[in-house]
Amino acid sequence: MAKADSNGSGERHTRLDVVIVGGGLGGLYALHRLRALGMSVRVYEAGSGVGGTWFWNRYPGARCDIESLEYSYSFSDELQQEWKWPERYGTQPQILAYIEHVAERFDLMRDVQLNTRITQARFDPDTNSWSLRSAEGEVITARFCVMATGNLSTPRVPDFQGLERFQGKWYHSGLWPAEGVDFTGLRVGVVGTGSSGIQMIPLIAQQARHLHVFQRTANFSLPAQNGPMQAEHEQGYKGAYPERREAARHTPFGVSGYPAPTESALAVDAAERRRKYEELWQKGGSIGFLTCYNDFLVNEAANETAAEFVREKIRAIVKDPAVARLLTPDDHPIGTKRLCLDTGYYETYNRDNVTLVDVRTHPIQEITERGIRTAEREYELDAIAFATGFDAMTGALREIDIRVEGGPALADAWAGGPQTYLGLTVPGFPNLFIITGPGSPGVKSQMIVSIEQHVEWISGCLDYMREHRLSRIEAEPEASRAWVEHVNAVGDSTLYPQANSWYVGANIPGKPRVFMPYVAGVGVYRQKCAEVAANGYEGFNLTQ
Ligand code: N01
Repeated sequence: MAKADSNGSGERHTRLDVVIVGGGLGGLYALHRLRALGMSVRVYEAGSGVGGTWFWNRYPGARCDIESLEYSYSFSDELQQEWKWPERYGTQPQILAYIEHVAERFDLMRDVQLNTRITQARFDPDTNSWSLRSAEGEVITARFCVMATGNLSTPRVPDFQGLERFQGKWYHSGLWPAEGVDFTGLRVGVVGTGSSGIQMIPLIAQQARHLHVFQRTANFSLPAQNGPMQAEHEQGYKGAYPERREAARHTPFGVSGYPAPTESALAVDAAERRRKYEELWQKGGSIGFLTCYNDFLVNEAANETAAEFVREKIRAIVKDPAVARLLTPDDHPIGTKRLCLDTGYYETYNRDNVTLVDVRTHPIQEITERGIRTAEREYELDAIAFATGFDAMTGALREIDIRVEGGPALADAWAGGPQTYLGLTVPGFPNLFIITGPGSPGVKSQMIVSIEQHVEWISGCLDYMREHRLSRIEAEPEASRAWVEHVNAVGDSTLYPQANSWYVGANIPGKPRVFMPYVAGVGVYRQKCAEVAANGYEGFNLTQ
């Protein structure tokens, strides 16, 4: 049981076995699983509701790019059988409703504390425990700390000069007002054409008097081919859930039906490749493309065949050749930035009320009282939606002052790039676990598959420690060095590092350029984690 008391200063003090930071999909499952070990566990969540990413990203068109029947928890067969997804790809409200249902169904809310932002975490080596502080003045002490703080949870508006002067309203995709925004009749600017921009642009265009899209880098996007859930599809899927879920855990991206490809794109003729790309385009989704050939993400010539196919599609859809040219990506291999999924994105540029502004040639110089000024001219706007991304993967952790008493902050320890062992633990920071951290496949996988695997690994580890009467676990620096080297070597053997993406921190000025995810595939990674555990937690120092 959690124990709470108040010290002389009036500070609320809570003692637990495990403290979890973050009430998204990762934190909630960690709570469920660790509570089942009989431990006292509590989740602290900054938001006024659970859901993490799906709580904050309420922008128009926010929707998952993995099919709902896959993008859901697999730990409870009753849950996966009873829940009904209305569409092929879940919308933000649908996914949030699902997460809230899970929280209620598994009685999680009694151990979730909302509106509590953790700002500090200190490890005391004498007691082998963490002490966390919240912005609201609460102190939480626990032997173990699980950071379920998310990978895309630190929204970032670039440091444009003059934003405070803007007389209209501005928004960020990742901090969207819960009550929504009505753009009807307004002159709107959207800055950014990543996954968030590409999803919101078609919907904002339907409302706005005029929409200006400020694009720095043209991006590849594929049609989602979304639609209502087909009863037959759902039944077939649910009937095969045990096999599908197990299969997903051993695929490259954690999605069933998409095993590791064996054929090279260059081993088949152009007509056959075309047929395949066309079939995938019509079917919808991005995982089919990413796993269509075994050299799609490692060989430039192979990659170029798919890139050119998509470029041709853009040229066919967009009527104005100059606009089509601007929308055609030519500076990174397809799939090396997150491959976007859309509904009517390129078609939107055929509307009379939509203008594409090239801010690569003429960068944004400042925000004025009336709008956005680029190197070319001023654009008058009533509202600006920033879809400019996040301080990804490390941002949320760097924002918390995490350190061992008297030691360096995690943010400083990671000044040259994140150092983890398995993306789960950090050398020099005992009894601290990260869910889907840098150096794990997290963001390059179906997140929930990775979340479940991490949580189950952590829960197995804590059970093992209890059984062996151990109170401290810490990654060995050498094991971490070898892991980081391996993660980098795998990344460098692919085309991923060529793109200026958030995977390499390129969107944050001053962030070290390191390719952070582990891209050998979730199957390979899972096996590695299981081996480490089976070998008595190889690479860790465990002490009493
Ligand atoms: O952010 P992004 P996002 N001036 O970083 C531009 C997940 N997600 O929120 O490419 C002008 O991808 C920037 O330009 P550039 C998914 O994993 C998933 O869209 O850096 N422009 C880019 O166009 C995704 O990858 C879903 O040149 C500036 C954009 O802003 C991740 O979240 C939906 C600029 C940022 O794109 C992040 O996606 C949504 C500047 N100063 C998100 N600074 C689905 O499941 C930045 N940009 C479908």
